Amino acid sequence: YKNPHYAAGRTTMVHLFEWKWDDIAAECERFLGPRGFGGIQISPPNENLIIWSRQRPWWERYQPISYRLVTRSGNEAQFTNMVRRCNTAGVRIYVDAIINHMTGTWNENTGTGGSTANFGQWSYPAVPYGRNDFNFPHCVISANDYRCCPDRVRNCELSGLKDLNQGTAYVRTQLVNYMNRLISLGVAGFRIDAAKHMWPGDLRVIYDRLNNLNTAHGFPSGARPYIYQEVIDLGGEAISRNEYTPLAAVTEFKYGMELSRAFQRNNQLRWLHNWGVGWGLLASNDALNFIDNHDNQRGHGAGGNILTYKQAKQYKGAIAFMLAHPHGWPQLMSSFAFTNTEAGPPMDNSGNIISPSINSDQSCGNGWVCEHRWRQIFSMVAFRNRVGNTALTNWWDNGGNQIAFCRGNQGFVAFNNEIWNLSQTLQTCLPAGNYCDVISGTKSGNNCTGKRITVGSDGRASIVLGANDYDMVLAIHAGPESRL
Ligand code: LM2
Ligand code: CA
Repeated sequence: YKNPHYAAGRTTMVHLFEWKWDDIAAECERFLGPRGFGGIQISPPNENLIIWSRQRPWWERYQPISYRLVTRSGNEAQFTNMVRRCNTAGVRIYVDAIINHMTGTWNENTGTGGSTANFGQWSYPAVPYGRNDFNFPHCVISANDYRCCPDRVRNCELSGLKDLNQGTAYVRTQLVNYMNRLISLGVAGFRIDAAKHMWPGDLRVIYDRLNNLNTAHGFPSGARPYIYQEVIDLGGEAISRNEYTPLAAVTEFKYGMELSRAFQRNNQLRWLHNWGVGWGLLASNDALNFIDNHDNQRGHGAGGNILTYKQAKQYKGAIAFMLAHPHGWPQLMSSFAFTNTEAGPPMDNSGNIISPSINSDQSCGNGWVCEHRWRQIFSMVAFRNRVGNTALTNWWDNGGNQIAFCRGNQGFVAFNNEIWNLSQTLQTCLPAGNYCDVISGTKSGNNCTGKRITVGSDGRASIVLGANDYDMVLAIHAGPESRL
């Protein structure tokens, strides 16, 4: 369950938060496929409770009312079409699977597909679920439970959300049927929402009953779904992520927390020389790494002080480090702009999501940030694809916040997070020749729209990163996007 089954040469997925299926299909064909992205985490595709009383917040999608594939992102036909078109474009789809719970208790009780529920009776007829399918006696998780009481974290309600009992054969079968239906439609795997709130033994049974990936969508025969379990473990809790790594991959929340600290200059970049398990991170193959996710970018979930698109220069620095560094499987965030942390995606008065528009410079409009379309970010996806599994070598630092390193003889990257300039002759490990920096610009014919770097026969090059440059990163590699 730890292999994302990306198409050959791809390495990186992006969370297209709250995007519509038709827009994702188009994005696979016009941008993500051609640019070498490996996959997409989509928002939950199953029917959720409509919450008009809170102006349709983004988090209504974390309140399932059935497993019908009807949401603000689209219906089952649109979902099916998206998965097929993205797989054809070489881009895999990973589903955010909400299997710990159903809805909370609200006055409204209609779902995005028209299903209803009777919360007081724990009744969800569109599944159907009833009282016996939920944990009993009823209880709600309190802050202290995370320190004392694993059983309460697993068997009580998270934020008042009706807590399914994955220990019963019936509930397991509903969840397995839902996930297998998605596998048959061609998805490559799942994010397991709130995995900490479910028993590892129950999850193992569920995972083992999942079908192999659909060979009609280009997966090798016998391929298991990629599973990354959302477990927030920053230490000090009764439940450890080590209970989940024997099952499948785990979200690495320490990754973005520590890199956010460093790139905000609350720690020196030079300490990153042993970034990886030396920092207490998960083993590389167990780790789904990211800087921000949909929760911590708005102060929900773990952390606080996580870099986001709002601190763009530091954020692009941290993202570039993640994509240049060999540890783990990286995931990018692609956001809609927000100030109110509850607000849902751009929508019209009827609650329909407004599609991102694409500007002439390839950036997005209509309220969508589309970090994945920022040159500094998509160029580093190509960098990572190019350097592959090569080793990190030739670490250099200035004893503070200037660092550089090579990836085999395929890539070189430098960072300047000081308030003074970096100007050094450094070992790049690349073959002699001319290269375009893929951060400050792109290659255009035989020229660079940004910085041009000349690597000598000894592999060394003069590297300049001004403190006031637009970006704090410089990256060159042996691929066609960079080599002249
Ligand atoms: C997750 N991971 O474990 C998601 O990443 C996270 O976004 C989800 O919380 C959470 N688990 C449940 O799937 C979000 C949001 C919560 C929100 C829930 C449910 O962060 O604030 O809770 O979704 O929509 C909301 C209200 C809360 C209320 C609850 C139940 O904010 O006040 O609790 O609904 O109605 C009474
Ligand atoms: Ca639970």
